[in-house]
Amino acid sequence: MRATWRWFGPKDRVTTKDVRQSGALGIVTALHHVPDGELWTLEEITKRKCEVASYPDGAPSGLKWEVVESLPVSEGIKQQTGDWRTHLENYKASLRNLAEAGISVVCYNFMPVLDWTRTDLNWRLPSGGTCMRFDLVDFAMFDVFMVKRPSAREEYPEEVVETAARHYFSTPESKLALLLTNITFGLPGATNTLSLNDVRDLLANYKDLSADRLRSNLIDFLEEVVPVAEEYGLRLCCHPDDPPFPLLGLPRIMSTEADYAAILSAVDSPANGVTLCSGSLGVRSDNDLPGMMDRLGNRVHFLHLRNVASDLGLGNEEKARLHSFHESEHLEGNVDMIALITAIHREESRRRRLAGRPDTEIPMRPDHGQDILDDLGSHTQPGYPKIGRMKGLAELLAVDRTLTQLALAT
Ligand code: DNO
Repeated sequence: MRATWRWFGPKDRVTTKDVRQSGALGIVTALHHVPDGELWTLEEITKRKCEVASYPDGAPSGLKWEVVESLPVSEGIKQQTGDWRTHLENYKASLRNLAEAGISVVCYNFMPVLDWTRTDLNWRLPSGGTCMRFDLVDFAMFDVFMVKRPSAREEYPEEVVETAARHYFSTPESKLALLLTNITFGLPGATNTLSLNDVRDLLANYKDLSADRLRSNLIDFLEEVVPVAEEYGLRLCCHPDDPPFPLLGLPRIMSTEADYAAILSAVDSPANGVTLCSGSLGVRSDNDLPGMMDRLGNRVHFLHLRNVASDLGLGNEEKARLHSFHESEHLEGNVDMIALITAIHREESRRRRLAGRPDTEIPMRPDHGQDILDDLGSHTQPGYPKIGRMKGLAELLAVDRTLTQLALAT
């Protein structure tokens, strides 16, 4: 696998110089300032490429923009409403521009309204470090008592709703406001603070959209964009739902191996691929990550390696779909990372190399990281600290190198 690093552009407090010193070889980024649905012009893409290729002082960084994360799919395209046909044409034109700029891997997601969702962005660990966490009681408190979604109550275990009610009435306003900010961090337009009414409006757009309809909209989208990707030699890769279960009554359709298998076979092209995010998928105990890598591996174009630990307790039985979890260290947690990297090796060194594929090395980024040491208080993008992420990357690369050496020795 090829080590890459997510960089949020010149405003990122982690600089290209830091990235270079982290051990990563390439950059994953996006034109975050372009609103969803609009065209990515060649000019803007080229500007970002130049920013990636330089240090803040203008000296060459030796880095290249290797993966787009994400070229966002607009809410209009997901719902097939409003200006969605224009958005689709813009999407295709953006793909052509990216290809012209020499970038060939493009990640996107098809999560309605919410992208990733956590209730706490700075959960304190026993070590004094912090990480991101999803707490089911806090989420139920938000859904049932703050958003007041009519059918919310029935969607959580009774004891979770009862505890959420007690918490709600004893939680100060300031903490409730922070919960709203944390949960809506992954929402479109989340750079501005969203109100509860904004959330209700966003949810109302999906009132009548079933999971089946959303899936068929995804297939329609792929039938349009995959031929463009094929023609221009691009590899599209869909990111899974995070967390991998429906939230706020919204359908989620990329949460399991079966979800991926359905989409990959509906538009059966190598250009229609997977972003294997072990942290998102690893929340569910029925997602066997090494097995998924073995079975879907030939279509995996991008790897997000991170780990999560399910926090079982109140209403959170081991197999429960909805449950609390936190982002653990990269090698510790639900996912057997050594087994997953072994499966990645099988795909790269056996299957791809033997087939003579040009994309033998799959781009991988250490996904997220705990805030540790000088990360604390450094106000980097939530989940994307400098040191915690670098620790994760070092651990992942050490496993990778060890497995390579072992394979050579046998
Ligand atoms: C969270 C990220 C996601 C991801 C998008 C891809 O940290 O992994 O926001 O970038 O879902 O489209």
